Amino acid sequence: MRPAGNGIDMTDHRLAPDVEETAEAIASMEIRGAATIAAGAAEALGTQAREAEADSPAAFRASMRAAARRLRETRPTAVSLPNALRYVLRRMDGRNVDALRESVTDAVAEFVAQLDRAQEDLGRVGANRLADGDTVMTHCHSTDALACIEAAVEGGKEIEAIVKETRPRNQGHITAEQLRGMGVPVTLIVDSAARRYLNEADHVLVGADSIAADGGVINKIGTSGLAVNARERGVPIMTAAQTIKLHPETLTGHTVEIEMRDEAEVIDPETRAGIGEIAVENPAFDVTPPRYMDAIVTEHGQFPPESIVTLMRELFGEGAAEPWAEP
Ligand code: RI2
Repeated sequence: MRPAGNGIDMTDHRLAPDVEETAEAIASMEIRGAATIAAGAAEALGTQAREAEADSPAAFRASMRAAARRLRETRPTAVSLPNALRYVLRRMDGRNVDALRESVTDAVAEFVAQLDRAQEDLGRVGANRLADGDTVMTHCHSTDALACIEAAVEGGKEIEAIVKETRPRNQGHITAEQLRGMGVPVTLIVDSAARRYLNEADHVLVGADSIAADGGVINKIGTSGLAVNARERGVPIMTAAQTIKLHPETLTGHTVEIEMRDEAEVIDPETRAGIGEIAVENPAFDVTPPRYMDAIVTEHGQFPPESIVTLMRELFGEGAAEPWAEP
């Protein structure tokens, strides 16, 4: 099988246009945030199932695997993406194309509903850690983290927020806007002001793109430095992460690949040329060691990072298959 240069597999199965569009939107971060990426990828598999012109169950399965491979290659770090693809492909079952199609459609609907439920449930757990009158410092934009603040506010607690802008893509602006939508007073700060403003924070609250078996939290670049500063200042830090963020491959010793993004996100080419010959690096994520994280809040309750491996084993067994690979 020979994939075409544009990533579309032309030889044995055509990808639905929506799969290609979703893949491009994930890569360009038009669709971003680990949970949103997972939902987008699952829904694209649903479209592939509806639109696949397969004349046999084998051809249908092959076209679904091809779609999953295209989606998988978009961004490497958020494990919610392969976990979503796994969830759907493992439930693909049936003796004929119609039955297979239906099984995929059902699995996608179930997956998306489960994501929403998990976020609501973890929101309630995270809200229990917040007290009336608390100020929370945030980093990047995480729907799981915001669910905790939303649940606290809905429970009648007054919460204020210090929002880090989160260079280079400024996802903090999205966080600020959504918090304002909940009626939360927001102070926006540049990333380098975080340590100064930790004096005014009662909690640091972040999301996660992946959580490793040793309890390491892989999240937006800058999280680890924030966590070290928070520990030094005695401010508790929690990660809000539904279990779709648990990285099953780390159970068998794999490490999590950190995405390196385009240097132009850090500095525009013209300004860069004006400075002269410089190297620019743009890692999208970093790893916060478990000793700097107080709690991981999931839909199954809160866990000290070091014990997350128990939950991971329960949910994922000893490892992770790649159902999108060619048999
Ligand atoms: P939710 C984001 O990554 C941030 O790192 C955020 O903490 C994480 O995804 C989780 O987001 P990016 O896609 O799933 O902005 O909680 O690079 O929404």
